Amino acid sequence: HYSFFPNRPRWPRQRSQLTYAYSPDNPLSDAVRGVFSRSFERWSEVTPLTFSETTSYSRADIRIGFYIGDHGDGEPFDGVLGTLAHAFAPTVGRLHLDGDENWIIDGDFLNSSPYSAVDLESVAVHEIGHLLGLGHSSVEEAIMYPTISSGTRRVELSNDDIMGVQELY
Ligand code: TQI
Ligand code: ZN
Ligand code: ZN
Repeated sequence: HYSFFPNRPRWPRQRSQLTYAYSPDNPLSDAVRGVFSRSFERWSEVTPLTFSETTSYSRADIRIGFYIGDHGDGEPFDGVLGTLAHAFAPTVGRLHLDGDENWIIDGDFLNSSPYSAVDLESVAVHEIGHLLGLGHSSVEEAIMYPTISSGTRRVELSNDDIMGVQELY
């Protein structure tokens, strides 16, 4: 079953058209842009929310970036595996990915290493769930289930994810 953050934070009704931008510190490939665009789409299909990319990083509701180790928000990344990414509850809008992971993007190994590789889209869909206010789910098929095996792809929202997000929006 799905869960929420304490006090159930959500994006307010007046902020249903959300913008996102990538950190100017790491220029991103079109492949990564495509991964996020599809991941946002999965959540917008089942909610009144829309997500559009903006070039103004400072004004974006949601800020996405890859970081390595200590990156200044008190939640340092830890190298390969362990923590893969983190996102904060509404309305912080921070989505960070561990730049040390061997990310799989569109089936390609970004660091050309198949070892301990993690599918970026699966993690993106999960972290967007957190950005929208979902906590973890006890349902194994759910995107919001708190573990995923290396190399696994899990990108389709389950009924549990949909019921959770539709209770918020
Ligand atoms: N990162 C954790 C996560 O996003 C960070 C975290 C732990 C967290 N507890 C939380 C975030 C409570 C919000 C609320 O779950 S992670 C997975 C999964 C991680 C794990 O790196 O462990 C995914 C990131 F579910 F597959 F294990 C993405 Cl998809
Ligand atoms: Zn961070
Ligand atoms: Zn999580």
